[in-house]
Amino acid sequence: MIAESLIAKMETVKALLSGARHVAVLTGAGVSAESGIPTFRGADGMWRGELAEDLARPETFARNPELVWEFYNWRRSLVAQCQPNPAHHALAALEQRVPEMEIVTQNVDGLHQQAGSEHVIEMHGSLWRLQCTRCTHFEETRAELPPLPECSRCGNLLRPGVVWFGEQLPRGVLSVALESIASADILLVVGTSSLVQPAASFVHVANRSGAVCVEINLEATPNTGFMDFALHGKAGEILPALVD
Ligand code: BJW
Ligand code: ZN
Repeated sequence: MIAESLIAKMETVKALLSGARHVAVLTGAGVSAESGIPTFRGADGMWRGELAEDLARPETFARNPELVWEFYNWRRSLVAQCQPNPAHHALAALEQRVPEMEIVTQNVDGLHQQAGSEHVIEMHGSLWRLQCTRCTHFEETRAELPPLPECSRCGNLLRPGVVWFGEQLPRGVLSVALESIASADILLVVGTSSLVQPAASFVHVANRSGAVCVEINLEATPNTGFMDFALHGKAGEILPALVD
């Protein structure tokens, strides 16, 4: 159920979207929550008593690769059974209607692409990518993995092809993301706590270039004050209504 005060704001955003030339969308874990994938910092962001964000660290992998691989293998099998939800589908439909649109996602689940979105920039890598800890080998696979998968080229340990805290984003990804945000006339920020850099700063880039900024989230975030519109509710309800 969408509250009436929200409906008026949504009508304005809907009108803005229908006249937009270039839409940029920044998404976070909240966009996939309604697909059954736990967020990082929500009540379900724990795995076997460990915080998900503590497992997503190079130090944890160096200390205990078995534990980190177990966490990622669990997530790979969970996500493999999940489907895109109405929020992913609404964004894929929006892409067909506006002249230019990119989704810059912090998610590693691939659900935007699965919903049919074509211009997706994966800031934090992918659950389906593996990379060697020693050589330059990397591969994409959705197959079930052994507890400690090995590189087919050099035999050393593989790691998940994702970006952990303190690590650089994949080459070229930040510049492509910034180009999208800086040239958009509307920025939608969906389902992210806006706590993790560099994504948390993208709203400032959009503010500087004069884009209309819209937050879609269950609750306020540290970036809510930088938004032109804050639409608080479920992404899976708000986005389909905006794109309807
Ligand atoms: C709903 C909903 C529904 C729920 N509908 N909404 C400057 C200052 C200080 C520190 C730094 C800085 N620059 C860089 C750093 C260090 C660090 C950082 O940001 N630290 C902060 C914690 C302070 N950043 C980095 O290290 C980044 N690298 C980098 O910047 O390199 C250069 C550099 C390095 C070192 C120093 C300086 C420069 C890399 C960040 C990598 C983040 N990696 C992870 C793991 C990815 C792999 C994996 O998935 O396993 O990325 S951590 C985790 O957080 C994951 C997420 O993508 C990311 C963001 O989380 P997200 O998506 O926002 O999820 P949640 O759970 O936090 O929020 C969910 C939201 O959804 C909530 O708001 C809910 O309300 C909402 N929601 N259901 C709508 N149905
Ligand atoms: Zn190797």
